[in-house]
Amino acid sequence: MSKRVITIERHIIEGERQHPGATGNFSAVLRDLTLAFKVISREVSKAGLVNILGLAGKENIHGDAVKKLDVFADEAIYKAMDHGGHLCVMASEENEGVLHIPDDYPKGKYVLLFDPLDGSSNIDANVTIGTIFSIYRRVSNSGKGTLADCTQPGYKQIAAGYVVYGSSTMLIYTTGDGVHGFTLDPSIGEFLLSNENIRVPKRGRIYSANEGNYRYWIAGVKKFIKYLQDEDKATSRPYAARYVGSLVADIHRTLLYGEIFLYPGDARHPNGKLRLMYEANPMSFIMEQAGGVSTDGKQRILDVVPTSLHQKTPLFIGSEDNVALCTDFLRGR
Ligand code: FDP
Repeated sequence: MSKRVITIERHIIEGERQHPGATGNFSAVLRDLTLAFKVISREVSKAGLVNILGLAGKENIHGDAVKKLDVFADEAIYKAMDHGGHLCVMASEENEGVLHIPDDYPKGKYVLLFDPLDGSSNIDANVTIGTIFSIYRRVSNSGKGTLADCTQPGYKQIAAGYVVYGSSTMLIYTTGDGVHGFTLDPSIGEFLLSNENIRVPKRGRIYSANEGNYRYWIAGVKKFIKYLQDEDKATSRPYAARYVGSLVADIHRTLLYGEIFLYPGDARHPNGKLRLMYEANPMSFIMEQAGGVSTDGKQRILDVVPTSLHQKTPLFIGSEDNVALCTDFLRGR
């Protein structure tokens, strides 16, 4: 018998059936999101052709140059999600404040946070970029959602995922019941199940970090990386280094091959570069659901209580054994 073809639509519906009380609202949120991802994927793949690359002429709130595709992706997600009646508020890495649902549309019980186009400094080089999202249940009672809805700790996420716009477009997501991957078949415009129940290997032989920051790293991080570069047959060292500089691409490889990805704080940027709400939390939820580990060096990322929408955090994430070893070094091994 031929293999079953499972679209993301079907996967979502089958997941919903396992929760007898489900209203279908949450499934609708995921479905609406996939439409936005297909639109962004189409735009990313033709970006070079239609000459929409280049700076849009302004900076985002972090002082990064904003590319046109960032703006496009940001709007595509907002527009796909503003009218369904399932969300009460959104927040995007590209916007300083929370994004309210327009007055004309009903408000629902879910909250969406997203990084519309992660790794955007790689766009002009045709290197893999991505979109990251996470979904929470609202904590405010009714009406318009609030900042408090958007600044909940990561362990409260009810879903998280990312899309990789690479040699193919893939969507990886979790609703707290394992991690599943879908590949976009552009000929039929559907995400098809390609990687069911992804498990990150317990140990990998790769490390991923921007070593250009080496001199600013704290001693523990420096020692850890030097240790991985030393030769030792028994522990299969030296490890290989891989760093794309697009979080989505680096985490995707980490998830599939097993390794450690680290973006530590350093002397110039004590909290590193990555955003807790838009990058670290969703990736940590996914990594944990796949059997991996994620920490800021002191505590589990998902336990961090946010103090602001755009706060940054150090991130050490990946295979259980590799992250445990790194933590030993951070503690002064
Ligand atoms: P980018 O600035 O290109 O958008 O947080 C954004 C991010 O990329 C991540 O995707 C990536 O992991 C990281 O920054 C790369 O930062 P460095 O250039 O400092 O290595």
